[in-house]
Amino acid sequence: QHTRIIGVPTDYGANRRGVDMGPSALRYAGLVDELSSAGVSTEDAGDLAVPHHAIHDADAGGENAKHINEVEEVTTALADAVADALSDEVTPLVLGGDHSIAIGSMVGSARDADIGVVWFDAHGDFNTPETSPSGNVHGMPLAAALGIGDFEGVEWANAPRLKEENVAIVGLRDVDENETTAIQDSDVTAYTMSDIDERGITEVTQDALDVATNGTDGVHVSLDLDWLDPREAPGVGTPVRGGVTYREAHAAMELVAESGAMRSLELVEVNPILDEHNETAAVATELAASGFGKRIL
Ligand code: DIR
Ligand code: MN
Ligand code: MN
Ligand code: MN
Repeated sequence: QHTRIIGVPTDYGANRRGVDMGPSALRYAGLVDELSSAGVSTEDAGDLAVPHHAIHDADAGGENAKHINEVEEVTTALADAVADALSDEVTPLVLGGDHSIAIGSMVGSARDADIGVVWFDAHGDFNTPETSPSGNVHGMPLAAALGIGDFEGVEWANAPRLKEENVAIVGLRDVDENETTAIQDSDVTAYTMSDIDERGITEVTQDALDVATNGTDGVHVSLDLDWLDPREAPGVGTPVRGGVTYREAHAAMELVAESGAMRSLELVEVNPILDEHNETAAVATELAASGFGKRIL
């Protein structure tokens, strides 16, 4: 197996400074060594250029989708990078950055294929500029990539779409009011933490993979580190308690590997400024290795 690391040091989709340091934190945590222990060879394409801002107006109010122009610029560049990797027959491993980058990953991955998506997250990321209480695009990427909501004029609006029926969200425990309705009205499949409590992580993840592989050419796996419990992954901007454990997360990623269907992976929302000794980045690298097939024996 061969993977190409694509760093996307952006925080334009989130309100927390520091998540733009995610790619560095993940590399520093030993991502390349961890992957090689999984038998995966890596090439590091470095970081995409992200528009510079001298003074971070994190609280820029008034807009329904903050920094949408910068998000669009990053999305376009990342979509190209992901599509290039896939046409070179290497698996893109995208390092965020906040979760708004997923728009670019999905648009790029869907360019020449029918893809499914498995979305590991505490949040639905199904807001639109109209419903978002925060205006942060990292709460909107699934809606954006599915063509839901008023993202008028953005370049990705005309890109080939993935199908709602092939999208599965796993681990929900913090969903905004209007977002709940939007998820329920859509054809995406959503599993909450209660589903995991009742049925166990392996059964739920297997179902999610079935949804994402049904009639598709492969699956984009999007791993928001706030999917895990904050005790195990504290370095994230929007922690929500009651998340999956380290063991459950590994079990899920091992099933991803076993499916043989993962065509692209992204690790997002790692924020070393909010972390404890880069623990969250370390956990993320280990989970990536499991997703690429690392086994103990
Ligand atoms: C919240 C937070 N639902 C929002 N979303 C996050 O701003 O739309 N997604 N953190 O991962
Ligand atoms: Mn800014
Ligand atoms: Mn997210
Ligand atoms: Mn989240």
